[in-house]
Amino acid sequence: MGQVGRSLTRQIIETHLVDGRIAVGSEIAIRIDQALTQDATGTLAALQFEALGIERARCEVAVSYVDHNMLQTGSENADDHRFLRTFSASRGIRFSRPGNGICHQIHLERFGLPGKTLLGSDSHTPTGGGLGMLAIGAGGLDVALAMAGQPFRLAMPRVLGVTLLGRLAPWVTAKDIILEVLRRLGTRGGVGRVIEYRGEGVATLSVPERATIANMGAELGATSSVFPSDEQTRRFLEAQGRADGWKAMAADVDAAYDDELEIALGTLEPLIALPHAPDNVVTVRSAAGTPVQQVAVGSCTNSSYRDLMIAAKMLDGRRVHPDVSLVISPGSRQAFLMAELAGAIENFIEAGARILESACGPCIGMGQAPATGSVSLRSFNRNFAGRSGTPDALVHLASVETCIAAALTGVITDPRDLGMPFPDLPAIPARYVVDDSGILAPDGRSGRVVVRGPNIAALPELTPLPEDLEGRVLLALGDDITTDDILPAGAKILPLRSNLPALSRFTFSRLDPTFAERASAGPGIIVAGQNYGQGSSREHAALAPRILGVRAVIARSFARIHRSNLINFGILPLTFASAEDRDAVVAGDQLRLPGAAAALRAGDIRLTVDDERSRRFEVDCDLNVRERAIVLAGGALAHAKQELGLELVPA
Ligand code: MIC
Ligand code: SF4
Repeated sequence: MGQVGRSLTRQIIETHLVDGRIAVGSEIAIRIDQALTQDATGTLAALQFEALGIERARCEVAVSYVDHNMLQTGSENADDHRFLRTFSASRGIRFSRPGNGICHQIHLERFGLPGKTLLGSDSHTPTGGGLGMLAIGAGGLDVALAMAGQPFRLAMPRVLGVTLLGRLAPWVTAKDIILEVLRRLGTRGGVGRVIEYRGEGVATLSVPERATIANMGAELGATSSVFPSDEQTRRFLEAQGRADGWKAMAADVDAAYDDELEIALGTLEPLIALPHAPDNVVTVRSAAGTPVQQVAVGSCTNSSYRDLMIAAKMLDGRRVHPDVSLVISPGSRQAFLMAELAGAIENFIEAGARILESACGPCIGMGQAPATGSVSLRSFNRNFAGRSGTPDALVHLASVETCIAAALTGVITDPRDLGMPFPDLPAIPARYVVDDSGILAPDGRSGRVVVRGPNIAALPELTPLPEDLEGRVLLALGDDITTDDILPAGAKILPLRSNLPALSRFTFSRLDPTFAERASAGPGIIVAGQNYGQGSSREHAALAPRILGVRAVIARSFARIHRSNLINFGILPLTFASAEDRDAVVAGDQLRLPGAAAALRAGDIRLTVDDERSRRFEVDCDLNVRERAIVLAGGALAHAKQELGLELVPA
């Protein structure tokens, strides 16, 4: 076959490849240039980094952000912040202080660079793709290993080339582009893929707009999303005072893609995701008229300076509808400060908005839970049932423009129907206000005292896989189970992220409040449909079931990050050969996989399951050699110890 051009994704992978062959589906290992953690996943990542006994972070840039667990209604979150600050200082990691903003927004502003790789312990890490970098979300242990200088291993993804044609009409936004992709592909449509944007329409989008699209690629289950680095990228970096980091990056003109999609931007219209899935997308006009009780602007998807300015212009001289509570959380201290200097905060206050600090806030249920049964319209990226903190709230997702239209009218409204002139704003300012004092440089000395409050519990000991695997089916679930279903977040539960014994009591608590108690009675197995574990990167959704005794999950398919997390904590992910086999299993069945450990060692790809009703079926064990070794060892920490010859440091 003749030489074909390379996609941008492939170029970045090639320059970072340390092991493996670039063929779709085969395991590759890539060097990681930058790493980020956030507090809700970062404490566990930090404990694992400590357990690996690594003195100092070895990648080019490592940043520990605090943005999730911000409400300090008890000492837990403040304890975690202090632990992360002192831990970071001692290990050569930068520390972004609480109040500085949301990790993805700040990383884009201050650290992201074209052509680099970034691994982050948060599923929206791909936001960095807006700058032409390959940014991937992973579990905390994988990020700890990357900070320790280890390469990141993944199955070589397919590259989906999305060609953007033309330009957006007024009031139609980058958010509508990604909602359109979600409408077409669904929440499983990106699984095993990197989504690479190309075509003439790309040049019409500024970096913050590209970041919105790359961010929400996570909702497609994509490994990452990537934009080229061009004039827009140069302008953005220059405005951030980082022009020297710019370089042009693009796919070869004759680049080959595994799959392709085309979107004519001019034909798009404002879109909205209805409850309770980000791919439940319809036109705003078709949902128009629904009364709205809460509107929230913010999150790592849509809280840039540009987003705040659009909101301010639309609110200027107008008032929020009396039935609506409008809350605005700026994405970063930089965006907040600049909005203030431009008079936007005044517009918000005059209009009657409520202003929150720069953090994830309502997106992760850290405050602002909506009223019972109410409609909340958010510029965010996830609307899974219950995530807002109110089990029966009806959360919708849309652009900032559509959100503010509803805040003004009290009902879902297409912003084009407001009769308002389209705010003609520059995509980015000539110069952002740069003040990095919220990011503490590591002091360079190891051995500094790391302060642990009582909320930081030691890592649990995980035992190797038993020779014969056996367990009671604790839950038999359907498709698209999210990590929010497995281990809910929210203001009450999130503060326990560093205290696994306490946290594990909330495992599956929304679906079945008796789960933790039932699971503790003996070894357990979870059964599910397609896309098990979609959503967040939280390792706790694997580790909490594991410490309750879950040793295997049998599903029709898994979400990428969660599958890795299961393996990393010694839970065996197995797949049903058919939908009928899945349907035949019910909660309460006692399943046996005799000789499971030996089968794993032998590399068997089919395992036999039997149950007490004397039924027998086969499941696929689609794990590579390294993954098998990890599960057999009882988890990745124990395996890393064997493989890297490291002595695990007791917590
Ligand atoms: C989320 O959006 O669900 C989170 C909270 O940012 C998570 C990480 C977590 O659970 O801490 C994510 O997306 O990875
Ligand atoms: Fe934070 Fe929400 Fe973004 Fe997750 S999706 S990082 S909770 S703002």
